[in-house]
Amino acid sequence: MSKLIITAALTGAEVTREQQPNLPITPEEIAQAALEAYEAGAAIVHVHARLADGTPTQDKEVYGEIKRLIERACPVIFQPSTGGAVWHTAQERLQPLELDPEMATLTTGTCNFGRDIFANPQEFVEEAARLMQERGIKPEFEIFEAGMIDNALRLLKKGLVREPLHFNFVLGVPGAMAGTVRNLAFLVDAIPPGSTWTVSGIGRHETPLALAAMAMGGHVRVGFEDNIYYKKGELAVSSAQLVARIVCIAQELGREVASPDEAREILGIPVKT
Ligand code: KMH
Ligand code: ZN
Repeated sequence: MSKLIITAALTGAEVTREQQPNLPITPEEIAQAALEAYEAGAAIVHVHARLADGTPTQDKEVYGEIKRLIERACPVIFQPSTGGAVWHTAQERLQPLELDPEMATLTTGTCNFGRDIFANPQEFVEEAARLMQERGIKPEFEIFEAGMIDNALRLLKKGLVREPLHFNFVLGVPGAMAGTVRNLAFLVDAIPPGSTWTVSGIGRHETPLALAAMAMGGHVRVGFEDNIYYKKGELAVSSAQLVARIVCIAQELGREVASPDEAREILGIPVKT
């Protein structure tokens, strides 16, 4: 098995300060959370930008400031969101790609998202994939429903993405695929050989699915975007605390944790010199 890549999803677009008092919001807070997650063992940070009042934004300037501060603090892989919030326009969502990050997320289909709809029509998905290819940005396919894998494979057929592909199975979002090990096993079985994958278990599904992924040779995402609790009824102190738990379990399993450069190698991202 390869070393374990841990992603910390630091903020998301949905969680509020009312729900999680330690949610990082400003670029400085997000960069500090990234540094803490890196020090705890994260190789990638998945980032959503926010305005000072907490409103999610896809503004390139805000993402640029976050990227600059994170790069100054540590060598972690910066992975901005092209998902944004459900109400962002397609053009808003694509803005962070102009910063030429090493990676970015890409959801390859539309699904229910709680009471909302997370819209990812083919035109948007192809435009995002084309831009990422032009700029040498590694896509992480966010898979909320099984058909999204087929859509990612269609991008491959059209030459809009290159192998090896990398998938994130986001399981347990109300309205989309449930957070079960059976679903995870089914999805892992459906991706091309040689692909890499990680899992984001939402809420109470975070730790059980992380454990399954670690045993299956996959990678793991944790953090406030996915889960704000350390355990039932007890809020987590930080995303770093959730990363630290995964590191602890990985050690018990005998699975070494990847550094950012080791993660770059596993994912096929050029290592910076
Ligand atoms: N906030 C969700 C609607 C991504 O970052 O690419 C979409 C999302 C996926 O979080
Ligand atoms: Zn996200």
